[in-house]
Amino acid sequence: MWIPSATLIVVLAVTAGLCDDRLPPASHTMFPKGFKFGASTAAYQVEGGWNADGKGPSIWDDYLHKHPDFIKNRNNGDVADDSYHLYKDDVKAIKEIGFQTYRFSISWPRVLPTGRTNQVNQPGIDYYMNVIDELLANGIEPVVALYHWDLPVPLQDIGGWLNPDIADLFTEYADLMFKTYGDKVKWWITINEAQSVAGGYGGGNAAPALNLHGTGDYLAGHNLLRAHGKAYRMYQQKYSHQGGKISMAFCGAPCFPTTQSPEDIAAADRCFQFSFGWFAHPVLRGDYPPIMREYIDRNSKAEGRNVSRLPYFTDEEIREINGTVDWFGLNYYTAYWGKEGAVGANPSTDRDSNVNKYFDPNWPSTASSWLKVIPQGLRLALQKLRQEYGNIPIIVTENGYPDNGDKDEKRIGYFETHLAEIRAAIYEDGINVTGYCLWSIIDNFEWRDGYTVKFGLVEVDFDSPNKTRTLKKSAYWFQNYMAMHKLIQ
Ligand code: GBH
Repeated sequence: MWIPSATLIVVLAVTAGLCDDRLPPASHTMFPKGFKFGASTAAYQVEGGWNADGKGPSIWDDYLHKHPDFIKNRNNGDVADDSYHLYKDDVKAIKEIGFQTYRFSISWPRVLPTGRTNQVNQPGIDYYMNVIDELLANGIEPVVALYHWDLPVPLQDIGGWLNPDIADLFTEYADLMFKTYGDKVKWWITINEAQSVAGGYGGGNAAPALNLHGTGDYLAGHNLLRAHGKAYRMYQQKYSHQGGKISMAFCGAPCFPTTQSPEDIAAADRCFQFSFGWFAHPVLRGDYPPIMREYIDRNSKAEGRNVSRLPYFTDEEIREINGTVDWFGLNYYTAYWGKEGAVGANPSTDRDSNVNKYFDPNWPSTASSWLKVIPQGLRLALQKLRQEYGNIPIIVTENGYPDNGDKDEKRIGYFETHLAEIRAAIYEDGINVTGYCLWSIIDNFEWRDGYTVKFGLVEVDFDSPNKTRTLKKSAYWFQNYMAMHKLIQ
């Protein structure tokens, strides 16, 4: 009888001690009070139900139905994890592991099949309400992204992100989402990885795969920024009473300078400005990074163009877009060495940046060719963000390790080393990192790699009719990690 109560006393004493502000923070092994852990997914990668209950097609549905060979094993997201029907299983896993937040995205064509607000799909609206209610009932806070790459096809038919009207259309969609879910959702992401979205126009690796490199990507990026700015201002005007906090999820791989020469240091800075800076500078400091403007205008002129490939904002747009994130969402996976050198297609964002980016052969490889393990790059990105944009609260909105389903120990090592870099950034650099959402709670549709590349803490048997979910070693590791490194709030 007395043994459990003695244990309880010890537990309470330890817990009380950890929460005591008079104590030093346990050799910086603990995350600060209030730090939140969570896990992420995206609609097209997990939901399935691609045409269920009135959902309209997205550009990914359309592109993969027309070009099945685009994806390994001719896979697509028609069924995926079937989270459209099995979301309760996902929430159960999130709860069991012990996360405080869940980051997911809304499929625009599931709620608005034509992309426009004159036709609302009620079952789609109900689906996300059910997900949100299930999360809240389990004490998990939703973090909701409005756009994770699945544009309604009718909007692509009028040019998609190349059409300036998209800013108003996105704002109307966002308005409906804030109105519908804003009483319950307090953390919003407008656009996930605007740079990757622009890449779908500038490159050939993502829908709509237009390959308009050096032109379409800048134009899409321009309209993504206009759309984000408009949606943010609309929230401020109509929904500020809801008290939500809005960001974008920014991405990029920072460069370490190859040497400490001024040329290499400048090249590493351009690597940052042409990736993170492209979208973060307009929303945090106003307009594009001056170095982007300078290099792209100069190259455009040299190509005999009278109009720069990087569009200009009006003064009003610069003002409207500046100051439109309340926090900074950071997706970090990998980094490069950088040195001066024009590489890549001509013209292209890569060539414009005049940075030669390359991986160190000593950095561990993963199942994704674009991802080498280099945790110090996360701290570098955080330091650079602080230097450029001040002490804005930062939430890591994605970070994770891909394998082919057999090396879950390496995933554990990836998390452990990256979380250590976050603590170093917090305690040694004084950077305001307030949360961490890993990618991903569950194995899912990994774009061009289909289901062959896995990022999940939870394994899915894609051959079973009910998509059986099983917690991996890394899930139990994470459960224990949070229990040992996180203060009880
Ligand atoms: C994130 O993108 C996405 O937000 C998420 O949906 C995705 O599942 C996750 O990462 C893991 O990939 O094919 O060689 O041209 C990360 C940034 C940008 C990395 C596009 C891969 C294409 C590389 N991604 N990039 S390549």
